[in-house]
Amino acid sequence: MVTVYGTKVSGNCYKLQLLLQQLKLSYRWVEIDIFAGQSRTPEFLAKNANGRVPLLELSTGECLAESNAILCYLAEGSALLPADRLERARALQWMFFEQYSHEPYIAVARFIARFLPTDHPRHAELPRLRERGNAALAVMDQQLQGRDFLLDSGYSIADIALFAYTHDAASAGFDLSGFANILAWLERVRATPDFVAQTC
Ligand SMILES: N[C@@H](CCC(=O)N[C@@H](CS)C(=O)NCC(=O)O)C(=O)O
Repeated sequence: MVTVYGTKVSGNCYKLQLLLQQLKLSYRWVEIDIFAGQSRTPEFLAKNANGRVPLLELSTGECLAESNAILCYLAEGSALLPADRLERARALQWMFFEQYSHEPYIAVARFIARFLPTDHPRHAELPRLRERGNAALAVMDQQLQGRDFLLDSGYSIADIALFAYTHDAASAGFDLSGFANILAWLERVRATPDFVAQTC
């Protein structure tokens, strides 16, 4: 059985919860309190030198970091990672987009808005983060025009990667009401078999 080191408050960790549930794979969850520095202990750094969760540990003791790499590993051979070469690369395209153009703005804005005190100086970053995050949401909304999911071939790990922080964007101060295609897509993802909602 695999072990996931993660925290329930993280969208990057929630990606794994959702995929593991939908693949009906059993796993052990080890909650890591990142606010208490538990991802920076010598023991944890020995498993992931980058000091971040999520982290997947296989029964062999081998470890894999980076949420979207873990999604690819776990989804291998399933319908959620397309076998077709181009469609598979398109799944990666949207997952790289998530990590470069979406998560750094929406997840960071969520972290500041939800977890830092209102008088924290990092609140000054929010206007720029929201501007860049809105640009990413506009790209997603355009892709979802006339499509049920991000890929023409259907629901995939690309949707899981982008759902993780988009579904909670309102808590980061984003107004999704102008993104009708995203709102409809969020409902379609929630309606997929064995969907599990993020609890925090
Ligand atoms: N690109 C990484 C980002 C991982 C990441 O930033 N994890 C955060 C939680 S969402 C973390 O572990 N923060 C604790 C720390 O930096 O000490 C991924 O997708 O897995």
